[in-house]
Amino acid sequence: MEANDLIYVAGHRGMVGSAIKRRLETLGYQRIITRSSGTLDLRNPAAVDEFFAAEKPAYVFLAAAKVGGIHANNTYRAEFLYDNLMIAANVIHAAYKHNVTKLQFLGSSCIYPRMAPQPIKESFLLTGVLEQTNEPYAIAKIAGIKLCEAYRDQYGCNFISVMPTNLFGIGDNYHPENAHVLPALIRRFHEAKVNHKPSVTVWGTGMPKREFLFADDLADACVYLMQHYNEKEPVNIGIGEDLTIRQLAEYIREVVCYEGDIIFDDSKPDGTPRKLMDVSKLHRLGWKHSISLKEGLVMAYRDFLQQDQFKLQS
Ligand code: GFB
Repeated sequence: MEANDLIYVAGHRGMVGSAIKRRLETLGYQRIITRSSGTLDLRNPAAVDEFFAAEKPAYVFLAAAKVGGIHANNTYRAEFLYDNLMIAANVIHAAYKHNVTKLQFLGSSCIYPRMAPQPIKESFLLTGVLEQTNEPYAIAKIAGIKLCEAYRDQYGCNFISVMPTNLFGIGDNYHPENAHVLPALIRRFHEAKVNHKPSVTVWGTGMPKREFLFADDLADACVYLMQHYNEKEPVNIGIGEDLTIRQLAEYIREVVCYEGDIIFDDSKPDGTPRKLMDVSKLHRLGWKHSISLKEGLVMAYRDFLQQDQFKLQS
């Protein structure tokens, strides 16, 4: 990928897409093309084909997706399957049809079997049943991986897939119901602090374990792999360590400087008990994360406080 190659970042307004665009700009890539979902609906095959025919990008980061936490995945099951399936199929097919040099498809750690041996290796894909709460999303992401593999097999396309772990960071979604756990808890602890609430309720038992990677670290890995990885098999991207939801809640309580209690609501789902990814392949390829969870939490909370909708509350 050269400095003046035309690079399309699909999903540039989201937390991951904006981080990838930021990283590319920092590294001096001059020609980055983007389209908001309002102007280009990636679920529309004709619109996607027309865009690729007109702009002819050489490199594509496919970071556009309908995403959310356990509640959103479990509530909007049809949308999570249909939207993500259409986005993957349309962009991957158009990339082939319009001779894109290289495409990188972003999946998720939820594609792996619910009870996969830990840490999870890339080869464990499709060896067991999926976690029910996010099966629609996982199926759509697995289809994206298989599309990249099939277009490589049949047409020789250099399409690679990367599997990020749970992410957080700048421009995250803080919706109280639909967000992922980390941003949801940042908001809940902050609001409890400013409203002098005696306790914060955390969903589930607090026992499940999750691995978290800061989105700007992920973006660096994505650019690195676009530059250095050209194989068929997906590559896990994570930090190689996890913690319980309880421990995470305690870290966030500390970062937010909240002094009340933490209560667990086990009427809410726990989801997958654990999904720590094996990142030995990523390390062998020469990349390792550089932002720790605690450093990331401080930056994420600072970003949260910058969000217009919350400024008045702090
Ligand atoms: O990030 P999250 O919603 O999704 O984390 P997953 C869910 C875990 O955090 C469950 C607990 O154990 C929840 O019980 N939790 C505690 C909370 N409090 C909260 C809260 O206020 N909000 C949320 N959301 N969870 C996602 C997939 O799974 O992983 C996505 O659904 C994606 O599709 C993502 O793959 C990487 O980590 O369980």
